[in-house]
Amino acid sequence: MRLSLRFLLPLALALGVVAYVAAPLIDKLTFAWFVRDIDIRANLIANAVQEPLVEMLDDKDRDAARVQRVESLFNRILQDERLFAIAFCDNRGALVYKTPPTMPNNIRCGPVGAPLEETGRIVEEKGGTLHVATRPVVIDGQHLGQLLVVHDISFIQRRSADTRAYLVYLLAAIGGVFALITVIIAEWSWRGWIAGTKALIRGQARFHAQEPGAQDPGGRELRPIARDLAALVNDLETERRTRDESQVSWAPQSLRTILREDLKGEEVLIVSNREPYIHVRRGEGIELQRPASGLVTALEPVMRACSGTWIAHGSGSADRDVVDTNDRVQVPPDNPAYRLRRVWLTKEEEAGYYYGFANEGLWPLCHIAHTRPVFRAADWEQYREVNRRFADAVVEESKSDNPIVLVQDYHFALLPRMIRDRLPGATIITFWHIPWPNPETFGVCPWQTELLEGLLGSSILGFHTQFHCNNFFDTVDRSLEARVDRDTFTISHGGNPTEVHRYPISIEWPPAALARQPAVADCRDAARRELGIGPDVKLGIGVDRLDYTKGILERFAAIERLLEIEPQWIGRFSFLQIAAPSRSSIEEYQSLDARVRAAAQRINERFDTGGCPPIVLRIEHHDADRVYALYRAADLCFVSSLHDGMNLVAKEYVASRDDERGVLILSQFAGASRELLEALIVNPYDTEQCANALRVALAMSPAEQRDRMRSMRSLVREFNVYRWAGRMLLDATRMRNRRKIESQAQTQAQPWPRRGAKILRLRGG
Ligand code: ADQ
Repeated sequence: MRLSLRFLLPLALALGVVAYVAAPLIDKLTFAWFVRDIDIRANLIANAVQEPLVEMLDDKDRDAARVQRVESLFNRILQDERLFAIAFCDNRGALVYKTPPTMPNNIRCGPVGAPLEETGRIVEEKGGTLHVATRPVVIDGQHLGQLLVVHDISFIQRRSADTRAYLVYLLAAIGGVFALITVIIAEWSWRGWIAGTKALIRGQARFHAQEPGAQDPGGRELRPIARDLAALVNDLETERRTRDESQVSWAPQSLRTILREDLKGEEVLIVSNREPYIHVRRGEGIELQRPASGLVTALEPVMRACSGTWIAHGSGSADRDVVDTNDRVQVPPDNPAYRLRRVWLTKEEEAGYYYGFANEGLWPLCHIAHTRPVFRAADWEQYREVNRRFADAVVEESKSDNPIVLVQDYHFALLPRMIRDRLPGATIITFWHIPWPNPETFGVCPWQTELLEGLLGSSILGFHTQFHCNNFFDTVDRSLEARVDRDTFTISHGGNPTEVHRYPISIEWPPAALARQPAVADCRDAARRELGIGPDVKLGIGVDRLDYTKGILERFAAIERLLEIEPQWIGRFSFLQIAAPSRSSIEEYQSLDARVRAAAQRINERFDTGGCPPIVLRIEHHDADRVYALYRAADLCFVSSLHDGMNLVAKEYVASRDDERGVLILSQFAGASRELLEALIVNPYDTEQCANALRVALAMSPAEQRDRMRSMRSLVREFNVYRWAGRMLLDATRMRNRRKIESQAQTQAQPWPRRGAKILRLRGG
């Protein structure tokens, strides 16, 4: 109704003003017309009575019969209801004759010899308004007197009143018809406009505005508006992109600015399986550990900048000892910046959800590393239950009903939908840190539909590469009844749209660990001393979780092949492999551990020189400072993943080399190979190629090393982890703004259905 009133009130007002201004004008005009008619009538009457009147005047004796005849003529004329009276004044100005005798006295003769009045006088009388026309009576050039013809013109006023009433009725009718037409068209257009706006908000308007023959949800006439809105959205997006692209140095402050200015300090929650800080019991005391995880490495600086809540599995032996009654602890302990909420899992839950479904099922399913995924119904049950427990924690920790929730990784494929069901206003950004396989490969999972539906509860779903996004689109296309729009990168399923985008993850810049490092020369000397190898021995490094996807065995095979084809490196090249034990309760990982150890031992025995082993294997966790010191000591870093979402080791190695030296050998199957193009890119399955890359790296001139390293460093500096998180948060902002516009549009559209509902209620009594 509010919308109709917006049209109707001004219309009624405008018509009222028109009536107010037009009525007196019309009155004046009709009065003038009628008076002119009366003047003409008076002339006619004066002409008609002139002759008998003259006869009567000529008759000195006043022949009674003639006078009677004249009077009866006057009386006949007076039968005209509008003619009120006729009178005659002689040429001295005396009223000598009047009929009827009741004619008002104040109607007098005009001055003698006065010029002919073309228009009569208007005289107000008690009984009404009179029109008095004075006409000279002239015969043969002799002026005999004046004839007064008096008309009652009250009828003009009555007609004017009628005309005014008709005018008001007419304007009211016109107003009514116009209002009806306007309201109908407005409702019609409004609905189209809403549809168009919604389409635009979903990013379809550009398509509809540009594609010839495409169906137009907003109506043809609304295309210009859709175009304008599309241009506006484009401008906003361009501004966002420009901000993203022009901001060369992304830092924690950039994230704080986004949170403060764009997200207005809105609540941010992170959910991941791995916690960023683990409290472990050591004898009498408690030790703090940082896990060897790319995910944690990436998100920790983001959380420091956002001061939100991180929800994770409390896996440390002393974790329960340091939390408060709500299972929360402030971290980092020395300089608290955010809250860690721990979720406790039983041994059975951990076995089924983490080791079972996530790491024996989904991990091998998503990595092409030729390890068969294992799916057990019991593991699936635990996976579902643990996802539900984390959803409970999100709802408990959330202070608002529309927080921004960053869901991390393949451990929580069901969580986005569970959060969406309980916090419909939440902006859920899910990041899938590992590759997404093609539809055929994903199709072997017995619970593929549930996993996809779970993920599509997200507002934004992120992958490292466009290739993984495309695989996801193909998988959904193949498995679900969903609308997949690759132009706008959107999938609509079950009512809410999910945008699928590429967000290549990175590391913090500058890395905190780098600031604590001695000079490269010192790192080189220290490492060589510690490893017991000569100062001239070239050192290679590999840093990984001990995982079959990392291609550690393939790496060793390449080193062995290098020593075969270029034996001059025997005793002059050593490769340090540090491998953090990982998922060691899974058989596949235990067997990998054994195979890696055996391979290292075999190669070392084969090329034993009694002082410089080709492979130094350290299967243990190292803290970040130590890892960075070793990166700086090494002449080359070898990343030979068989399949890897991104691989942060490659970026860390580049970041650690502020001396612009060192060579990176990088697998073509790691997401990082799409960005670090100056690395020596290899196929880890091709042992000859990898050995050759090692040979090239060992012989590479310092100038070439510098050129390559400089270029890679500038890329990692620019595309650091703050940018990764910042782009997701900016996209979340854009999405929240769109949702706001959409809900405003819906609120404004509500009067129509509400009005209909009221009518129905009234009809229903
Ligand atoms: P990960 O498979 O864990 O990550 P990666 O990206 O290489 O792999 O990160 C490993 C991290 O652990 C690095 O920060 C590294 O320094 C650290 N690390 C490795 N070995 C270590 C050791 N022995 N001691 C101490 N620290 C060690 C998953 C995906 C990747 C993706 C990341 C981030 O598999 O493809 O890049 O998430 O999204």
